[in-house]
Amino acid sequence: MMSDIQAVQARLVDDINAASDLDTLEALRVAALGKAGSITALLKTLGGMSPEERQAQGPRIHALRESVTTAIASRKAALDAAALDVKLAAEAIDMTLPAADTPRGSVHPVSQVMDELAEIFADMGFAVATGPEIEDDWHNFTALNIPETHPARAMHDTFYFPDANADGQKMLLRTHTSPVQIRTMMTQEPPIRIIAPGRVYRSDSDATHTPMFHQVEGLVIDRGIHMGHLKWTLETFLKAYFERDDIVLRLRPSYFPFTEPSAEVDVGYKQEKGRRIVGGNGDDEGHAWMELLGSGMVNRRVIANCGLDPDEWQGFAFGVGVDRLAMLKYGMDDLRAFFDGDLRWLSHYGFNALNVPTLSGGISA
Ligand code: 2NM
Repeated sequence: MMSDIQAVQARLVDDINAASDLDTLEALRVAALGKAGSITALLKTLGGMSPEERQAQGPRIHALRESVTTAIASRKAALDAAALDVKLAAEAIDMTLPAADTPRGSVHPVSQVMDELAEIFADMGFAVATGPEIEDDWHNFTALNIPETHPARAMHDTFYFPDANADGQKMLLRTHTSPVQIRTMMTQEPPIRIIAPGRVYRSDSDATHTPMFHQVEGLVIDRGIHMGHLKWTLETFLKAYFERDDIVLRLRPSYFPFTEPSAEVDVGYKQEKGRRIVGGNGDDEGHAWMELLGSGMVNRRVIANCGLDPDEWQGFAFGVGVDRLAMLKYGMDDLRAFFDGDLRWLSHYGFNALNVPTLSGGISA
């Protein structure tokens, strides 16, 4: 009996220490300690023994069970630790290495230009203002001195919603970002210096018009503002944006209901000898002119509509297409490609996300 127990113990402990995985170990545990296990069978023999024999064998069998139980627990701990080591080694990430794949995302030219504009105008003390793309008739048209019958409402070819809002207002997709200026004038005390960049919508679609496009409008409201401030601001902006000092401006009288007087702003550039630039028409000094912005002194009726006294507060405003600004600076020729999401176009014209435009570091470097 004594040698039986020693033999069972030696074999079991050897097998347990040799178990190479948790399944094998569990099978050994069941074979020794399970209902039909060998140690369980030995324990059962105690009942049929004489008291003397039981006193002799009992502690040995219990010690056997104890040592096998301990051997299984320590082997299980060793196998668990080894499995964890393998898992950790396989899942280890060296955070000091560069990304495994070449980054493929890029900043869309529209976003890049908007960032450039925000940077340039921030330097002149302008904040960026935003507002809803779904607007009501009053903020998009009426407040801007565009009456119900004015051709501008049809001219814009507006996307209207089928239902009016709770106040009976016609709802629409904003046709310009001017309603942001209206909302700003109604909620902020002058002086005001803001640009309002964002998406605008007009029912128009060809190579140079998309039903959604991007605009940036600017607004300054203060005492004693005149067209000199407007011209300086636009000249400073355009020189910074195109990153050249030989930009000249030409203000042509125009008409907008929301500004009086109004001016269309052309940008002049030297025409190269013998080369006709698209849309350019040379003047006596060899300049070609390109129409770029609309602008003017904010109509005193618009100022009054916003609850301000037009005898105290004056201002200028301007508007320009962001997509057009991007095309001119970065040389794209089809506006529709801006909104196709073609990865080849995006990787060609896109910008590095880590190259944030700054005046000191180069606006588009
Ligand atoms: C333009 C041209 C001229 C303009 C006017 C206003 C407001 F709200 F102050 F009256 N915002 N934007 C404006 C003026 C926009 O875009 C071609």
